[in-house]
Amino acid sequence: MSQDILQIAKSKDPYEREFHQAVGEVMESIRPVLDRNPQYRKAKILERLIEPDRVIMFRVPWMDDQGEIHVNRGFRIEMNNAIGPYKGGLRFHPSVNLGILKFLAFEQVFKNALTTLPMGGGKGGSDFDPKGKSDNEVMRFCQTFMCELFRHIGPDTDVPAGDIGVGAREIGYLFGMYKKLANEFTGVLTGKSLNWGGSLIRPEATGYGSVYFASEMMTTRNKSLDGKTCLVSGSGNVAQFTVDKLLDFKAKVVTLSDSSGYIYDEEGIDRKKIAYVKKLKNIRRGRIKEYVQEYPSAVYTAVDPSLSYNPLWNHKADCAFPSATQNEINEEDARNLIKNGVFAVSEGANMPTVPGGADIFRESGILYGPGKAANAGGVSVSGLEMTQNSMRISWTREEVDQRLKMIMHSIHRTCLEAAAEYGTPGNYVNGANIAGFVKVVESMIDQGLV
Ligand code: NDP
Ligand code: 2IT
Repeated sequence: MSQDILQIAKSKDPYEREFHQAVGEVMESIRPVLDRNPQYRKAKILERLIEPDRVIMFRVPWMDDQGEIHVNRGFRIEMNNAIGPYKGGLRFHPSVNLGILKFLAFEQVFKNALTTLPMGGGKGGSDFDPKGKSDNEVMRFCQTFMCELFRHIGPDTDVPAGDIGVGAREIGYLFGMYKKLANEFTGVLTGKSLNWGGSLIRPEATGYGSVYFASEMMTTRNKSLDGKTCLVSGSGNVAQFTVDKLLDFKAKVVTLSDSSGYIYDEEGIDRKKIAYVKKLKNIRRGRIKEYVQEYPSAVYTAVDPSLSYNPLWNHKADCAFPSATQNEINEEDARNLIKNGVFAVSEGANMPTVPGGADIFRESGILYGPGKAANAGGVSVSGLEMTQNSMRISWTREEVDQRLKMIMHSIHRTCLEAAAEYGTPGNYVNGANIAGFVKVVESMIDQGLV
């Protein structure tokens, strides 16, 4: 039955490969839940879950600094609002299409349900590439993007945030245009800067949360991150703060990457080096290969498309924190990680592991925290930003961090409880999917056929 749903998704939208992948994984996990709860089938809950509440797709024309006109495509997928307003990031990347955003929106529904906060799921973005664009070009793009998006969002309707290619700069330009068009100052976006309604710890939250989740997983085996060697991919928001928190836990980080290649620093990326990476990536908007000019003891390896594996995942290590993008760990990478001694994987990125890779992790018995649990810290602090905005107060750094820790602890416990209840103890993938699913579908059923 749950596999039939995947067939429906495939036949309706045959080209949405990533969406099928995300649906397939959830359907696999929830099979025993459906067997125990025939009312879900009767309510056609799966058919309803895979169909977004609404898909908004629009033209975004903008002018570059030379006066040339470009036309990009904008999207917002309002997937499910059974437990709260639609909530989820915006991604600006040339690879963005409907299938990728539907996968992200689908994942977000279950992730947000795990956070303990009242948030539905959505995702949006554009195939616009911010790389190499001037601040003015990015501003003009964001303004035109918001000219259409603003009529679909609102603090109690749909609250976007950042994702790949959308950080504090973009959120600022988007917010400025929203405020002008709607003539109101509300918490319609999260990830705002501190001076105008942002929350402390929001920039750090996804990376910090992913490390808190890894630490929780390790505690179940009486282990800690202290002294462990860690592989981190990406060098953007999630990767940077993953490194910061790993340093707090006295772990050693030896890799970072971007879409052109990766660096391996055998001596470890310390506070000074990660501060350099933040300047390089967030201010100069440079490439990670420049790291080796500053720190010649590190080695840079460019992406080699002829390789069947990613060499970043082929170093001796204890833990891995994939924090770049989807499907960055294939089956061979998963085998390499295990061969090299990795016993804990915490997914900062969304769906970074292909299904066969995830199977390899589970069969090997390592600690494997899937994205929708491990990276939920980001959207959780977005939820806390919404709370602070509606109360018109701001919490201290310590207060937000404490709440983030509590939320990650609760997500970890919820995953383990749901996994055990359905006969797969220690399987965080099943636990996350089942717990998120049950909360959302029970809410949908309570609210009738809408
Ligand atoms: P950023 O844009 O800040 O950084 C993305 C990083 O990943 C960059 O180093 C980028 O390299 C690299 N990357 C992007 N696309 C690819 C690709 N196709 N191949 C190889 N490398 C790539 O984004 P975030 O750090 O915010 O997001 C990283 C991941 O974390 C994404 O999967 C996102 O969905 C997920 N996530 C983010 C949250 C957040 O709060 N920001 C919350 C939860 C999950 P380059 O500079 O070359 O593009
Ligand atoms: O994938 C994600 O959870 C995010 N990009 C963050 C979403 C949010 O609304 O903070």
